[in-house]
Amino acid sequence: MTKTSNAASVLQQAMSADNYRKLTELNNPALCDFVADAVTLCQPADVFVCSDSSEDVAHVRSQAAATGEEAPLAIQGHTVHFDGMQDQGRDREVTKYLVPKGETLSSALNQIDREEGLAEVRGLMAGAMKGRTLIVRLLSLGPAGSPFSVLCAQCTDSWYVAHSEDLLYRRAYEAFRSLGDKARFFSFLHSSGKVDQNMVSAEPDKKRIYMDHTRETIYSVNTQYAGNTVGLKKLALRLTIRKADREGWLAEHMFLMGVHGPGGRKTYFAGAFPSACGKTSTAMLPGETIMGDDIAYFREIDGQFRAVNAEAGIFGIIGDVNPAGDPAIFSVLSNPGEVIFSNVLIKDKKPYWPGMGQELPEEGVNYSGPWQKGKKDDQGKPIPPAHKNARYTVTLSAMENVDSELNNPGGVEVGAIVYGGRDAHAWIPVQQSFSWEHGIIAYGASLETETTFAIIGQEGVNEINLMSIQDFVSIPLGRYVRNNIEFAKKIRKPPILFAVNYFLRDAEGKFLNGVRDKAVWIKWMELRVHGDVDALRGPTGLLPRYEDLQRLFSEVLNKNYSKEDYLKQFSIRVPQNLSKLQRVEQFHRTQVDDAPAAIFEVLAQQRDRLLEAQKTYGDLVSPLDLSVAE
Ligand code: SPV
Ligand code: MN
Repeated sequence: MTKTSNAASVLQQAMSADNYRKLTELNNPALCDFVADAVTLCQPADVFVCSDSSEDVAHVRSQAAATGEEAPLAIQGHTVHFDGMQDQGRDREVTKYLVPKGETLSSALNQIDREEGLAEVRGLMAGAMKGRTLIVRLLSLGPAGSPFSVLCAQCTDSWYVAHSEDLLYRRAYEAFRSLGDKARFFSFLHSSGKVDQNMVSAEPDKKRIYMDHTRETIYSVNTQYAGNTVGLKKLALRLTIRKADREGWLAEHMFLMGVHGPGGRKTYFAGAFPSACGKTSTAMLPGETIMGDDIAYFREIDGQFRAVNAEAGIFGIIGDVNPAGDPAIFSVLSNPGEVIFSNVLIKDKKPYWPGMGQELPEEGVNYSGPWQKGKKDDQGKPIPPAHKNARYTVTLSAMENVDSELNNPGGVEVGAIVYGGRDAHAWIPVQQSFSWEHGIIAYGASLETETTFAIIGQEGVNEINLMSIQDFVSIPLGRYVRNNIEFAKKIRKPPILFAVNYFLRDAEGKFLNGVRDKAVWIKWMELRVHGDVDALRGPTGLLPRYEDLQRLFSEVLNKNYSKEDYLKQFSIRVPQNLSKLQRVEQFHRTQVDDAPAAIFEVLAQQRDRLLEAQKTYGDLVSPLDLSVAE
């Protein structure tokens, strides 16, 4: 008997005739093998194959509520999902690459011998779906049927995961059908594992996320948090980076947005910010249009730098989303339509979160179960009303500010890329790079942040997070940087690169910028892309002139921008920038395998410029002393 006919008999026994027909109609033996293997391993009671039909998708949605993985809220279409107390973020420790004997992966990656890891994770998944349904979803990263698209098959026993994927990705059952056995795809196998009476994964110590790049397959078990389970999100990104490396394109942890300039002009920006550094709120700036907030694919097409959003929805941090700061998203979160809230506080079927612009109830239900103000965890630490990493899941097409080109199969041409970190001391709020290479190295590959709540572990620790993608880079880091440097060589007019920092503080620790100031920085960057305003040449990049910012603050925020504020924000702090450079250089020397020589050259030039400026002006270089760049 061939492997395929083996699969056929396994599948026939495991599912109804209708589901069997839906699967086999796709005419893809590799897909049948993947599902048959999942069935044999996890032993589900039933299999549901979700086609692109609205009936099938409605079934997924209603099962998410029927099983209790999601609970309906007062507003029509809204539900809440809770993850376990120890399952509130991506888990780096238990996320590993499976490495075959004789192969080496970058030393920066968390890894395990392939055989050993497979035995471990498959052992944890054996029989894991007993009594539950295995759901099969066929989806596309990037618009289906475009040069950018990457097909994916997800097997999961979580209706919440399957439902989230419907909001976050494009359906591709039909795309699979039209390609038949030529459809190549990534495979994701997920099980929530043992669950408690609230349908929450009950064995967090057995959580594993193991990546078998040799088969483009990822296993995830004993977890439900979307960043660990929704295959097409961060699990796929690790596989896509390898695929892009082989095929000569780039897969990036970036937002995409349309920035609206003078005379109806629209310029597309991509942006890389580590978690909780202002990425989504930048992509969602009032007056601009959003194309994506998390993952972008870049390809050279006819000499142009073109991009799509790999996703079609948002899994965004809900903390501090309020009508004043984020009107577009707040409106979606308060009106009928499909929204999954996760790990917020619920009281009388209404979701609450800190910073929503309303008083929070003193009791309700949250990720810890019944909650009241003052409740403490096992370690005696107070449990907040909503977890800091509480999120909302919505489809982008529900947003009034969605960009018209979201599903354009040819993507959009990118005019600018922005790198944003969390830096209390060194970087000014906005600056432009001297060149592509300078921007990639001195901004992108120098992104520094403090660890935040989006990753399990200690908060507030300084770390370099190159291009904000380090957690996902599945090739040597140096090779990844080199790919970025090289990519622009194929492009006639590469994007202009910028660095921003929304977190600069004064000596007393006070933030020097308001949360809305980024609306001004983005307009300034848009003008720079088109050469509409001059800039000042500083040691670390090109700076805005006071006059231009003063005009933009008045136009965009109706605010008077004082010269005093400008000087506080845009004076270059030389010692702080030098010590940052040192940390960055040390990182590249010790952590980056195969680092291109250009990294050290560009950083050395940056140091020379800073030392030169220090000789002339001292530790603080006033922008008023700088001259206009050629
Ligand atoms: C991030 O942390 O970068 C996110 C959320 O976008 S997660 O899905 O957890 O990756
Ligand atoms: Mn992300």
